[in-house]
Amino acid sequence: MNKKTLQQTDPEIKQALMKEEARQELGLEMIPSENFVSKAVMEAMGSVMTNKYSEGYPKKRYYGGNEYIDEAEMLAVERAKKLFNVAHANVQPYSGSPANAAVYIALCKAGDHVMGQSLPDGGHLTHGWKTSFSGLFFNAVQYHVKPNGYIDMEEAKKLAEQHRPKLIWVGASAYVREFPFKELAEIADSVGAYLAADIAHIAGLIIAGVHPSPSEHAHIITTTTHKTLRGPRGAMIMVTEKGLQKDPELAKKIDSAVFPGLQGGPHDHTTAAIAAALQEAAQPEFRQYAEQIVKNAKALAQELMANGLKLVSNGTDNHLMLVDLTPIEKGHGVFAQDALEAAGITCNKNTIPQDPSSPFYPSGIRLGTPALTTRGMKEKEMQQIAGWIAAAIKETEQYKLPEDKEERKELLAKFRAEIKENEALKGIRAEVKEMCMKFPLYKD
Ligand code: DSN
Repeated sequence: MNKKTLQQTDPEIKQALMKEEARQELGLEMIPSENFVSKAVMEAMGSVMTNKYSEGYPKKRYYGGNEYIDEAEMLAVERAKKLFNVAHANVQPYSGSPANAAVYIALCKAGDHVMGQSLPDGGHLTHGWKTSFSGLFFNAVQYHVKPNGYIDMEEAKKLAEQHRPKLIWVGASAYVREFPFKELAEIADSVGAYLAADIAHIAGLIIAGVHPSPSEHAHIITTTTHKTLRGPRGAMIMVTEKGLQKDPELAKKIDSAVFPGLQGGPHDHTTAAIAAALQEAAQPEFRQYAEQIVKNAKALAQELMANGLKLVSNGTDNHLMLVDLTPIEKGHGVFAQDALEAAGITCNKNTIPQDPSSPFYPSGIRLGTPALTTRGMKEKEMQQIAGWIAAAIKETEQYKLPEDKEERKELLAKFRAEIKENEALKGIRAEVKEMCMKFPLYKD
């Protein structure tokens, strides 16, 4: 047995890990789908459970030696059921996209009609976007958001009546308002469709009661476990009481779709870490944490607008916001993302509703507060951060994205070289670092 440390066996990878740790420690992580797990969750994740094979489900495994794996999985399942108020939970999906793929396997045949929120309007790839399996193998229709940023319910109703989809998705990756679970359930019920709520982004907010729960309205709920829920990278599929009333076999269909339908052996170390994260999420401190995420997001949104930036829907109800950069120019997201990164602020370029540019060069950036809130930052820090974001974006205003591909490549290379030397961005970087050191992550 090799008992050497990573430093001894592979100093290059060890270096990469250490540099990534320093990057996380000394920068502001504002990608709304990212978070920092506790040391306890990390301990479960980096554990001996990574060594095991356990195809099947607790007490019904194909291989021996699963007594303690069963213990961990059963704890994860029971905790998920209680926290999300659902009848059944499957904690084995490897991540969000496979979880959603399993829902299609359980409910649909290739070619069936399905419906979800359009990707450029904030929806997820797996909700029927044309380049994903969900749009390639199913007849997907997409609803959109209105210019005010809210889901166009009239369009959703019309499309559902016209196409009578088997499955309707509610949930998104870049939607700043509360999801209309009840209204979409009425539409789904009226056409006999299953309603699946993908709560990946807002799972932690739902537990804390700062976003309504879909458990009374949807038949199925899917979620990743690593966003506001603050667990390891993984996912869950849950079946509600309403789902079992529609189809008493639904839980069995979901389990069979995950295994053997889609996956092989579950990632037991992840399952253990999901259980640990759910235990943390059941504590009163987690409620305070999730409440603070939303308070921080509202404060940040307010201050960004006070600094002259335009936000999609003029604000947020949840943990994220979208800055609309079209007042500078269409397709400007890439400049803002890179300038912010140079300033020590990590975010992602993102489409805005009715984006006049393309998903490769979208016109917005997406910002979120879950990771900053985990560090203990509050409204006061959000004010300061909003000022830095506005100032960093100002540094990009002189750059305009050329239409021609070659010219674009040249301009982006020039821009990237110049922002490295930009004194204003260097100044913000130093201040960001100072703030981060006051809110340590894994360092004591
Ligand atoms: N990639 C995730 C996000 O960033 O929102 C969605 O799957």
